[in-house]
Amino acid sequence: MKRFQCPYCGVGCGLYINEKGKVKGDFEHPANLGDICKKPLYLPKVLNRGRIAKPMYRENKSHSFREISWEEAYEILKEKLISFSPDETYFYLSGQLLTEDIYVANKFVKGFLRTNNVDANSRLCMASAVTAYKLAFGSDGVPCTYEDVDDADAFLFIGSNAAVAHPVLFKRVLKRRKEEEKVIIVTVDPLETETAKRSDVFIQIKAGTDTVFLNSVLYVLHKEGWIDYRFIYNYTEGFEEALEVAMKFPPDVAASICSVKPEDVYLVAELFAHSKKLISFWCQGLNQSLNGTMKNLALINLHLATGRLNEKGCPFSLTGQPNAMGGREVGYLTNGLPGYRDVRNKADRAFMEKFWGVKGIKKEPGPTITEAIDMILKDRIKFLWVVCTNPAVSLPNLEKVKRALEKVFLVVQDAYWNDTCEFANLILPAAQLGEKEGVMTGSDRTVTFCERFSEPFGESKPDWLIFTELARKMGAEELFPYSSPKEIFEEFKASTKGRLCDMSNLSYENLPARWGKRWLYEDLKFPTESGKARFHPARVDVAAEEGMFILLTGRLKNNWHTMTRTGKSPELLKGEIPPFVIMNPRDAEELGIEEGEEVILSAKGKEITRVVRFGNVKRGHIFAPFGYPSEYGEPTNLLTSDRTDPYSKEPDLKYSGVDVFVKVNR
Ligand SMILES: Nc1nc2c(c(=O)[nH]1)N[C@H]1C(S)=C(S)[C@@H](COP(=O)(O)OP(=O)(O)OC[C@H]3O[C@@H](n4cnc5c(=O)[nH]c(N)nc54)[C@H](O)[C@@H]3O)O[C@H]1N2
Ligand SMILES: Nc1nc2c(c(=O)[nH]1)N[C@H]1C(S)=C(S)[C@@H](COP(=O)(O)OP(=O)(O)OC[C@H]3O[C@@H](n4cnc5c(=O)[nH]c(N)nc54)[C@H](O)[C@@H]3O)O[C@H]1N2
Ligand code: SF4
Ligand SMILES: [Mo]
Repeated sequence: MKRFQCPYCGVGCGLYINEKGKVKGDFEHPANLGDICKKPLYLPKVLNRGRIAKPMYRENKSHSFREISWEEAYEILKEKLISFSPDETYFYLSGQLLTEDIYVANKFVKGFLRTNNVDANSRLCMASAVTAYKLAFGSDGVPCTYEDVDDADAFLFIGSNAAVAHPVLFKRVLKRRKEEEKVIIVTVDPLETETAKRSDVFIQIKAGTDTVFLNSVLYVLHKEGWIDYRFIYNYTEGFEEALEVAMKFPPDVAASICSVKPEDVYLVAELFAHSKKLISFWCQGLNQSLNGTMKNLALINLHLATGRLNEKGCPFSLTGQPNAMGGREVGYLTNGLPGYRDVRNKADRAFMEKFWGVKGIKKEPGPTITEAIDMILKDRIKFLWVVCTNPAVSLPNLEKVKRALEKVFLVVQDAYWNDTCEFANLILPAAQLGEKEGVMTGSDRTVTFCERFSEPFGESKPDWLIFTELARKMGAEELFPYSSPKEIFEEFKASTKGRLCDMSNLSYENLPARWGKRWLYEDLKFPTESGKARFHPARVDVAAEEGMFILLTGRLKNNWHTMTRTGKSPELLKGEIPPFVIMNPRDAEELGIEEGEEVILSAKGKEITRVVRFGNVKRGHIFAPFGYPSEYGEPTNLLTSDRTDPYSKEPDLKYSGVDVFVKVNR
C-alpha cells in the first residue's frame, strides 16, 4: 500500500493504492477522512497512456522531432541558456508539480540564472485571491481549515462550483447540513450549477457584478446596525474608507446592476449578521475577473465588518490545483521567494542570498505570463521553458499565444504529449505523481507526502532531477547537490523557519500535517505593518465587452483541465464530449436554436463550434467548459480575452463578449 495526495483538485485528499492496484480514500487523512471522488479512481489506468518516453528535439519547427539522449538535451539547454541573457529567457511552472520540483526550479531561475522571469499557471487561477489575502491579512495563508466545516451553520459559495470542482469538500458541507436542520447553503453564480441545485438558496447574479453585490451587503449590515464595531476597533483598520464605497450601493441600486432582488442582498447580510459560524467559499467566479482582487476584497470586508474569523467563520479561498499552495510557500510567481518571501523586500532577498549562497537576486518582479507572451512577440523574450502546464489550451486569447509559441525557442517538460508540444523545439519527458516522491499542500495548509508506486515511464525523470542535472552541468554543483527529494525538502523547510508558513517541524515521516495554527490568525494579530487586518474600499469597475452574450467558462465534472490524463479514460469522457455550450432555453428559442444542435460561437473574428445543451444560465450568458484539447476541435480560449485585473494580473477568463450563430449546414 502506497500513500499519496490526489493529483487533481486542491482539496488535497489523501489516497492510497493497494496491492491490487486500486486507488482508495485514506481514512487517516484529515482532508477527506477516507472519502474520494470519481477522477482518481481511474488514475492507474491512465498512467501510461499517451506518455512521452524520450527527449525529442528539432532546431527548426517545420521539421519533425528526432529522439535524443538526456546528455544531448542538457547540452542544448546549456548552450541556449548561455547564448541568451537571463532576461531573454522565461519559465512557466505549475501548481501541479511537487513542492520539491518547484523549489529547485525556482532556485534555478531566481538564484542561479538570476532573473525573476518565472510565473506559474496559478496566475490564471489563484493570483487574485493571493493579492487580496495579502492586502487584507498580510499573508495569503488560508485562515481556517476543513474542520471548521463540521460546526459551521452557514455556507456561502460565491463564484465556486464546488460540487464539481471540489467534490469531497462539498460532500462534507452536505453532511454537515444533514446533521442540523438550521444549516443553510447559499450559492451566488450566473449559472445554476450542481452546487446551486443542492443549495438552499440560489442567487443568480449577472456576471462581473459581485463587487457591487457584496458592497451592498456591507451597506445593509451598516444600516441595520449589524456591524461588530468592537472587532473593527480592536483588530482592523480602514473601515471608514471601505464603508464610503459601500454606501453608494443601497440594495435597490445593487439589485438592478446585479440583476438580482434586493431581498437577495438582505439574505446574505443576514447570514453575516446572525449565523453562528459562516464560511464563505470562493474560487474562479471571483478570481478570474477584471476586478478579481476587488471582488475578493469586498468579500473579505464583510468578514472583517462582522468579526467573522476563527470560531465565528472564515473567508476560505478554494485552491484549484493540488499544490498551488506549495507553490505559494516556495514563491514561484514572478515576485516570490521561499517561505512567503518577496523579491521586493530587501531583507527577504538578503536572507535568501545568504541561505542559497548566491548574489544579486533581482528586486523587480518579472513579467507575468500574459505579459511574457507580449514580450515574446516583441522579441524581448526568446526562450520559453514550460513545465507541467498546457498553455496552448489554457491561456486566454489563444491566437496570440500560438503566434508567440511558434516564434520562441520552446522547451516543453511534460508527462504526456499535449497541444503545447506541437510548438516545441525540445521536449523533455517528465515523471509524474506516483513515479517520484515529494510533498504537496492542499487548500487548508495540510502537507502530504506522496510515495512512489511505479517506475518512471520510459526515460522520464522527476522534474526536480531535470533542473538539478542541468544546473550541475552548468557548473552549479554546490548549489544543487541533491541526490534525493528528501534533501530538497529538508533545505526548503529550513528556509521557512520562523516564518508564518513555518514547516521546520515537518518531515516525510510525520506527514500529513498542517503548518500554522488551526486558525492561522488565532490571536487576531496579523502579519501586516500595524498587526491589524485591513479593510479596502472595493471599487467597482464593471466589466464590459461587446457581444450578444457573456461567455462564462469553467470546468467539467469528470475531466481535469486539458484532459491529458483524465481524457485517456473512456469512463471519464462519457457525457463530457463532444464539446458543448450551455444556453438558456429562452435565449436559444429567440435565435431559433434547438437543444443538441451545433452552433458557432464567435468573438474577435475567431470561431468555435459547440453542441447546445439547455440549462438555467442567466439570460444573456452562456457557459462553455474550457479544457477541450485540439483533438475535439477549436479550443474555447480562442474566444477569451487576455485583459487582466490591474492588481493581480489575473486574466478575465469568465467574461468575454461573444456572438452565437446557428451552423449553416443544418
Ligand atoms: N472536475 C474538475 N475539478 C477541478 C478542476 C477541473 O479541471 N475539473 N480544476 C481545478 C482548478 S485548477 C480550479 S482553479 C478549480 C475551479 O473551481 P471553480 O472556480 O469552482 O470552477 P469554475 O467552473 O471555473 O467556475 C466556478 C463558477 O464561477 C461562475 N462564475 C463565472 N463568472 C462569475 C461571476 O462574475 N460571479 C460569480 N459569482 N460567479 C461567476 C461560473 O458560472 C462557474 O459556475 O477547480 C478545480 N477542480
Ligand atoms: N477559459 C478558461 N481558461 C482557463 C480557466 C478557466 O476557468 N477558463 N482556468 C485556468 C486555471 S484556474 C488553470 S489552473 C489552468 C489550468 O491549465 P493547465 O495547467 O494548462 O492544464 P492541465 O491540463 O492541468 O496541464 C497540466 C499539464 O501538466 C502535465 N503533467 C502532469 N503531471 C506532471 C508532472 O509531474 N510533471 C510535468 N512536467 N508535467 C506533468 C499534464 O500532462 C498537463 O499537460 O487553466 C486556466 N485557463
Ligand atoms: S475531491 Fe479533489 S482531491 Fe479529492 S479525490 Fe476528488 S479530485 Fe482528488
Ligand atoms: Mo486553477
